Amino acid sequence: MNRTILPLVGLAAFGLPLALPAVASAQSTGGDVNYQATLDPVATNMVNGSGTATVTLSGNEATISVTANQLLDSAPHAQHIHIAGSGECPKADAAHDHNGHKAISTADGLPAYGKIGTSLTTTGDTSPNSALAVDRFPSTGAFHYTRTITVTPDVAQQIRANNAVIVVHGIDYNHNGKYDNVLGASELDAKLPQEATAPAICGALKAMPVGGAGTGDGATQATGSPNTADLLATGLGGAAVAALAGTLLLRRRAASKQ
Ligand SMILES: [Cu+2]
Repeated sequence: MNRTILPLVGLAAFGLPLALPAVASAQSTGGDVNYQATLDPVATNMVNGSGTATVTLSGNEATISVTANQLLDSAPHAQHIHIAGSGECPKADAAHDHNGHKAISTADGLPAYGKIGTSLTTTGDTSPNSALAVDRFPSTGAFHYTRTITVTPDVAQQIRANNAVIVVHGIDYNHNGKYDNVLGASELDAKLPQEATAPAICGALKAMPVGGAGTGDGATQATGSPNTADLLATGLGGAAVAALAGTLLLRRRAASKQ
């Protein structure tokens, strides 16, 4: 199970620096909208798995399903809705050298899929603060996950803007049945194998045609623009614990560039 290697604490740091896109969606919706993603193996990461994801969004309430197959068994798989990147999965040219192997780490993929907006945990908190709550993520190689949660306004806005990406993490690059250090240590936490945090399967959520927009009258959703205070409250509340880790990570990365 190797649960000790799973406190992917550093991942949460990515929720902080860009956590407050003060962009309020001006569009309102006439009702539930369905979004779907096909989860394909992340390029270069030696993943054979695949999956699908669906999100039904009503206001800020999201019913999320993720089905995954052929991932590393008996190993935790952190999974998130990533937002505010380019709304796509990283391509092979995003790979870097990791201990002599071309692979895409979680950090390598950030420009494509963006920061963590929602942690798709099985229970409890779903904020970026739970990005690496490995005891609350699926831990089998094939799983079906479903949960109805309230997402933050920025996550809902990004889903509606077709700029949200589902990512399931945890790869077995050298196919030896466990997370090891073939790719070196995770840049998120030197105590963790890169394999434990690297993205495995990924797919951009896209709105599905649902027979036209809602009738428009009798809207029940609160579609007012979230004010800055609300964004600060939701954004910082969940991520506060990650602040220290984020600071350390940024320092480490800054130092490594000198
Ligand atoms: Cu993620």
